[in-house]
Amino acid sequence: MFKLPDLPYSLNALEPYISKKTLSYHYGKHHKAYIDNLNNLLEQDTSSKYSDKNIEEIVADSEGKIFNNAAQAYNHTFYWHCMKPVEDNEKNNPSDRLKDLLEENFGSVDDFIAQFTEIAKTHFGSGWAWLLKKKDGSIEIMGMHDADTPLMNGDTPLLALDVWEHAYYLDYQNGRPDYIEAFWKVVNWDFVEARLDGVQDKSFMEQS
Ligand code: MN3
Repeated sequence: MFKLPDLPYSLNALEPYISKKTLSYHYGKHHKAYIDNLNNLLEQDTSSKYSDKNIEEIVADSEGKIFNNAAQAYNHTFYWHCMKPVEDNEKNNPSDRLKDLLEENFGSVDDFIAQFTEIAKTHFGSGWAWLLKKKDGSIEIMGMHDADTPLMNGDTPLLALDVWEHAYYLDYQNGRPDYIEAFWKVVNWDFVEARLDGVQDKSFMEQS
């Protein structure tokens, strides 16, 4: 059984960019539902092939409903960590190491933000914009549909932006570009950098 991981900040910590109301629904209802569904599906799964697997292993090795719910459970936890409270994020700049990497791959930090924004903005329908590190070490921005996640391909996710409508409708209605602009105000560059080394919070998806 997986439990809904704690949010890494309070429900109102991202205001005014992402409201307490949005987080209450997005975390408290949508994310919780993916975890509950996953637990129910695993309980009903008689193959018990997943019984001693962690969430990343399940995502990499499943399909259909189990994949959809496991991947969404993982993706949402990842996405919460990609943001940090407004009050802790005054500088809001990537470290030199991350800055160098973004310059090397995309021209400049601003060019990276522009390219990532464009992919997120133009992604058709529900899904995610990702920055990821491929198995060969290269860095790439990718739009992915529905629950799809870099873990499927054995790649390392570095940054995620949820572009499902439920992520922004309460705050911005159909204004996805406004939501994306707001995301950059609270983006957690430190988390992105830690992910370059594969570092991940141990509480990411606890089993009980
Ligand atoms: Mn979502």
